[in-house]
Amino acid sequence: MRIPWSKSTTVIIAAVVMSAAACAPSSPPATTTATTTTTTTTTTTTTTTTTTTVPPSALVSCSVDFTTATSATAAPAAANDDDTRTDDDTQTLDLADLAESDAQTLTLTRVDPDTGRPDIHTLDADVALAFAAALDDVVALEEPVPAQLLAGDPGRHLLWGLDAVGFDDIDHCTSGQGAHVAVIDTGVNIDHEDLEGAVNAGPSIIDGVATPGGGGVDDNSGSHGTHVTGTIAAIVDNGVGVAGAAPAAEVTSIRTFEGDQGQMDDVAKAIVEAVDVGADVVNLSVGGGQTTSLTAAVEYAAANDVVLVAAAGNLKDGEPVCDPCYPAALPDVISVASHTKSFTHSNFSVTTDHLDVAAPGSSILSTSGTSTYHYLSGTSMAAPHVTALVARMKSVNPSLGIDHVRAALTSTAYDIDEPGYDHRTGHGAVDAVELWNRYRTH
Ligand SMILES: [Ca+2]
Ligand SMILES: [Ca+2]
Repeated sequence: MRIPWSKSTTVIIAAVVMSAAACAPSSPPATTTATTTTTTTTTTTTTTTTTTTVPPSALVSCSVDFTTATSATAAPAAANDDDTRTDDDTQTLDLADLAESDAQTLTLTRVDPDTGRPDIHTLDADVALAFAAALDDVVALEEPVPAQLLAGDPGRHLLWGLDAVGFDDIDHCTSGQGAHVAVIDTGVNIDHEDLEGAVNAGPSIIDGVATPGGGGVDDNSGSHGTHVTGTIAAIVDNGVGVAGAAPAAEVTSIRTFEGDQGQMDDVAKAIVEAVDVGADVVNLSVGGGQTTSLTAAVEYAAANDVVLVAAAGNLKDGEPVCDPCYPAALPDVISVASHTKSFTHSNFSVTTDHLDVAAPGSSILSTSGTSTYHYLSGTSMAAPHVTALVARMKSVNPSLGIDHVRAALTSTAYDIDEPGYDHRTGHGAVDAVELWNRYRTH
C-alpha cells in the first residue's frame, strides 16, 4: 500500500565528494585526475581535483649479473631413508586399500627409467587397479586430489583500507560467514564480474513504492551502491578486480535511491525491510534530515539487535551537506567518519559531536556500476569498512546488539587526530587486530 505523505524529507548520498576516476585496478596511476559531479536538491557542481601519490623509490642501479648468484646455504644431503625412493626400492602399492576406496577414478604413474619422464594416466578405478597389479614399474596409484586456482585479486594491493583496518589478520578467525549484511543504497550491479553470485538483489523502495525482491539492482542510475557493496562483498581470490572486507557474509542490496536523490521515509522503510529479511548489520552510506519514521525504524532495528552503520556526513564547498546528518546522528546508529591512508582526518569528513569511529574513506577502489572499477572518496566509503568489521563480529557473536558493538569498536579504536576523543575522527580508526586481541577469551 502506498501511504501518502504531507511532507517529504530529502536525503542525499553522503558520499561522493572527491573523486570518481575509472581505472584499471592492476595499474595504479602515480597521478590521478578526478572529475566529480555532486548533486543536491537545487544545484549541481562539477569540480576537478588532482592528487599526487608518493612515487616509487628510485632504482639504485639497473646493471646486474645474476650468474654470480650463489645459494645462501648449502642444500642438505638427501638421506636414503624409507621415504626416499631409489632404483633398488621395491614397488609397494597398497592395492587392497585402494580397492576399498569410493573413488571413481585413480591416477596411475610410471616413470621412464632412462629419461625420468613421468607417464601419468587417470583411469577408471577398476582398470587402474588391474594395471597396477599387472605392471611392476608403477610408482604411484592415487585417489584424485583437488586443486584450485590461486589467482588472487589483481587490485588487492591498492586496497589500503583493508590493510589499515587489519582485516587480513583476522581472516583465520572469520571473514563474515553466517552474518547477513544489508546495503541500503542505489542498488547494485549484480552482474559485475567481481560481485556475480555474491549479492542478493533485495527489494527496491523508491518514492514510497516497494518493488519486491529483485528490485535492488542498479539500473545505471549511479554506481554508488555497487562501489559500497564491493567494499564489503567483492569476491576474493577469483583472479579479477578487488576483494571485499567481509567476503563470506551474505549480502542483500536494498535500493532506495534513483540517481543520488532519495527520501528519508524510503530509507526508514528499507531499514524495516532489512530487519525483516534477517540482516545482522545494515550499511547506510546516506544522510539527510530527521523523520519520525526513521527514528521508529532505527528503534525497531536496535530492538532486534540489528546494527546500523551510517556515514557521518561530508563537506561540500566547505559546508556540511547535512548538519546533523541522520541517521548517523541517532543514538542507536554507529556513526563513521573518514580517515586517510596516513591516518589523518579526511578533509571532506564532517566535524560534529555525534561521531563514534573513523575508517578508510579517501581514494577507495571498488567495483563500479559498469563492469569496471573506480576510486571514490567519502564517508560513504568509510562506513562499509565498519559494516564489514561488524559483520565479522556478528559472525562470531550473532546476538551482539548496538551497545556492545559500539563499546567494542570505540574502546579498541586507534586514537588519531587530536589526543583522545575528538569531533573529527571520534574515538579513532577502527582496528580489527586490537578488537580481536582485546576481547579474546583465551
Ligand atoms: Ca576479486
Ligand atoms: Ca583522537
